[in-house]
Amino acid sequence: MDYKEKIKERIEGHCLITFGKKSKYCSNKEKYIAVVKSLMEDIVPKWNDSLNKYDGKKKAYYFSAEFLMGRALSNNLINMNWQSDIRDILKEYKIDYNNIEESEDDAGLGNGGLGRLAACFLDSAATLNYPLMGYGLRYEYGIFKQKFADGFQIEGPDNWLEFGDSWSIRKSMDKVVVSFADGDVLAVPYDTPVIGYGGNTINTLRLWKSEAINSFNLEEFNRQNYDLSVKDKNDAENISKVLYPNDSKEEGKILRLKQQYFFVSASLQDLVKKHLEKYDSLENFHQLHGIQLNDTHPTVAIPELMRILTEEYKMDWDKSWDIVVKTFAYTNHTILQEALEQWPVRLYKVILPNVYRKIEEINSKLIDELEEKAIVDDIRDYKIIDDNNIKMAYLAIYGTHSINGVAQVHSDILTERELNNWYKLYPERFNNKTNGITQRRWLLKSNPELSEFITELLGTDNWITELDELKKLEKYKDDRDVLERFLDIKQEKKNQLAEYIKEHEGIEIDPYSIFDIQIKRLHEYKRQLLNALQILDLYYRIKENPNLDIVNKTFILGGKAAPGYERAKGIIKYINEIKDLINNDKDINGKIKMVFVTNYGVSYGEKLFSAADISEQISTAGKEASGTGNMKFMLNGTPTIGTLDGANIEIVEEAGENNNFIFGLQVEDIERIKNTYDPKKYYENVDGLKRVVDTLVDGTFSDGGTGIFKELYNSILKGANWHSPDQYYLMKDFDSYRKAQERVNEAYIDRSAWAKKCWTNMANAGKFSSDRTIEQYAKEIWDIENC
Ligand code: 26Q
Repeated sequence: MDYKEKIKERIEGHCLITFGKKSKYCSNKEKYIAVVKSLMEDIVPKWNDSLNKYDGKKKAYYFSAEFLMGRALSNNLINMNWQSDIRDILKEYKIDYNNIEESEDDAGLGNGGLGRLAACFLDSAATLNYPLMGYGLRYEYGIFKQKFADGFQIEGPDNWLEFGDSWSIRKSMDKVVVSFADGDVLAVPYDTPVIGYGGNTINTLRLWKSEAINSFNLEEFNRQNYDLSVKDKNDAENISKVLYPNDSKEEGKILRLKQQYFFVSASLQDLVKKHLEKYDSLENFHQLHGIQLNDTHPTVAIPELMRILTEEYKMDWDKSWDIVVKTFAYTNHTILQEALEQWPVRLYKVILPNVYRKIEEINSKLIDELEEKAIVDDIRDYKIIDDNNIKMAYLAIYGTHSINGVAQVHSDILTERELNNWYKLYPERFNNKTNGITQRRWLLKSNPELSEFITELLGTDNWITELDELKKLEKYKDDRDVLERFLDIKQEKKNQLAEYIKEHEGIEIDPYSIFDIQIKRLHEYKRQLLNALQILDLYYRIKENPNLDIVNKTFILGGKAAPGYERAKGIIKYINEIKDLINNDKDINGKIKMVFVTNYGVSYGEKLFSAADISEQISTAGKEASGTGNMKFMLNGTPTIGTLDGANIEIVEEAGENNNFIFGLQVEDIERIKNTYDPKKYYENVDGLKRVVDTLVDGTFSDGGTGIFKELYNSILKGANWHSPDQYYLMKDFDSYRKAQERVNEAYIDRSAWAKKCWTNMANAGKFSSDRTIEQYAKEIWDIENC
C-alpha cells in the first residue's frame, strides 16, 4: 500500500479508537491528535534504532528546569521531510494544514531565553548527530497565559495537557523513587523524541512527573476523611504541578527546592542505574557522562552525586570528587544580583538533610583548599555556606570543570568582575560559549518564503545545516533584483502578521508602516519603559507639528511580566495606556500605531521575528547576558536598534555597525559614571524628557488607583533603599536612543539602502546558529563525538 494510503488509514483508525467517530466528525484538535499518533507510528521505531547507535559512547546530558519547546508538528514534519506528503494527504481530506498546526498547544515549559536556548540546543545536537539528552520537569501547567483587563496583565493557567500530549510516551517501567525528609515520591518519566533535521538521529527529552507512591488511602476514606484519603496524592503531584513564572528573581520557596531536587535526583538515579547495568562500578562514570547544568537551578546535582558515590557506593571522597568535577559543567545566564540563587540553610536542613551534609563537607574541603593556597583574606568571596545561606553559583563553580558565560562580553564581565576571585583560583575552568538559535525553526519553519529564496540563490539548501553558507549571499547586497525580491518577501510577512494581529488583537495596522518590534520578558533592565517614553515623545511631537515628516510606524511590543513583579506589570499598564491614547487620536492620522500583543510566546514569536523591520535590543549595557531574540531578528534580515550589550556586540561585529543602529552607554561608561550619576540632570534638561516622564504622575494616564505609576516615577527620580535612582539609566540614554530612532527613519526612506542593510544582516547571521554553539560545547566541554 502506498504511504499516503497508509497514513490516511491510520488517521481514520486513531479518530475511531480515540474519539469514537470518523475523522469527518472530528474537531481540528482531534484531527491534530490523530495525525500526531499516526506519525508516531513511524517515528518510534526510528527513535529506538537511533538510540542504540550511541552504545558504549560518552553522552552529554542537559539538566534544565526549563525546556521551552513550542509546537512540534511542523518542526517534526520538516525534519522528517514529510511535510509535503502530509499537506497533500490533508488536502485530499479537505483539511486545512494551518488549522491543524494552530490547534497544537505550545509546550511552554519555560520562562524565556534560558528555556528556549535549551530547546534550540536539543534541535542542533540531534541534527548534528550528537548524543545529547535533555532532562527536566514535566510541569502540568507551563508558563501562564497572559490576558489584559483594562490594560492590566491577568494571568490564567496554561493547561497544555488537557488533551494529553501525543508526542510523549510514559515510561512507567523506568520510574524511580525520590526521597525527601518528609516522605518519598515517585518520579515517572515521559519521553519525547527530538528529531534532527534529515531524520537520521532522534534523541530524547526525558521529563519527570511526580506521583504519590500510595495515591489513595482507603482507611482514611472509610473513616470518611476524604481530604486525607488523597492527601499524599495531592502533595506528591504538586511537585511537578506548575512552572515558576519568575525569570530572574531568586525566591527561596520550598516547592521550588523540591522541584530542583526531584528532577535532579530522578535523572541521576536513571543514569547511575543504566550505567551499572553495563559496568560493574561507577569509577568510569565521568568517562561516559557529561552533564551540563543550565544555570544554578540543577546545581543540587553536585552534592547529590557526591552522596550517591560516597554513601551508597562507599567510594572515597577524593575519587568521588574527581568524578563529580569531571562530570559536571555549569552555564551562567545572568549577572543580576537578585537572580543569583541562594538557599537558606534551614530549608535544606529540613527538606534535604543528607544532601545538606554533603554541601557542608564540600564547603569545608573548599576552605581547606583555600588555606592551602594561602587565600585567607577574602575567604567570604568563596564560601559556599555563608551567613546561613547556600550560594549555588559558588557550589556550581567549585564542583565543575567548566564555567561558561553566554556571550563574550558577559563572559568577560564574569571573569574580570563578578567572579574574578574564582577566575583567579581556576582560570582554566572559565570559557565563553556565545548563544545561538536553530535556523530550522527560526528561518526554515517560520519564514518559508525567505528560505526558498535563499535556497534558490545558493542553488542548494545546505544552509539548513551549515548556516555560514549565508555568507555567500553577501555578494547580492547591491543587486537590485535580489533586494526587490527580499523587500517583497518582507512585505508578504508583514501582511501576514497584520492579518494575524487584526484577528487576534482586534487592531488594524498599516502593513506599509515600519514594524518596530520589542518582544521579550518584561524587565526593568530590558527597558521597555525607555521604548514607551520614546514613543510618547514622538506622539507629542506629532501633536505639536502635525506635518512632521516621518514614515508611518507601528510599534509592536509583547512579553509577560512575572506575576509578583509589580513594576514590570506597571510598565505593561503604562504601555497600554499610551497605546490607547495614540490609537484613539484621530489627529495622528495613522502616522503611528501601537500594539501590545497578547500572550507572547514561541509560536507568536515565529510570526513576529520574520515580519520585523527593526529589532529593539535596548537593555542597559552589561545587563543582558546575551539575548537570543536579537539573533532571530537578524536571521530574518532585520537591523537592530540597540545598545552594545550581550550578543548585540557580536551581531554588529558580524554585520557591521553601519547596518545597525547602536546608541547609548557602554559597559565601561557605566563603570565610570555609576557613582556620580544624577538622572535629574537629564530629566530637567533634555528637551521633551520631562514632558513624558511627568505623564506618570500628572494625571495624563490612569493606573487604576494602584499607585504604580507614581512608583515607577519614583524609581527613576528618587530610587529606593535597595537601588539608586534610575538604576537602568533611562534618563541618560533617552536622547541618544531618540537620535538612533531618527537615524532609522531616515535610513528607511532609501528603500534600496535599507534593503541592503537588512540583507547584510541576514547574510552574516551564520555565527548565531546554535549548531555552532553545540559544536563548541561538544568539543570544548563535553568531549563527545557525533555518530
Ligand atoms: C530562579 C530562582 C527561582 C525561580 C526562578 C528562577 C529563574 C528562572 C528562570 C531565574 C532565571 C530564569 C531565566 C533566565 C533567563 O532566561 N536568562 C536569559 O538566558 C538567555 C539564554 O542564555 C540569555 O540570552 C538572556 O540574556 C538571559 O537573560
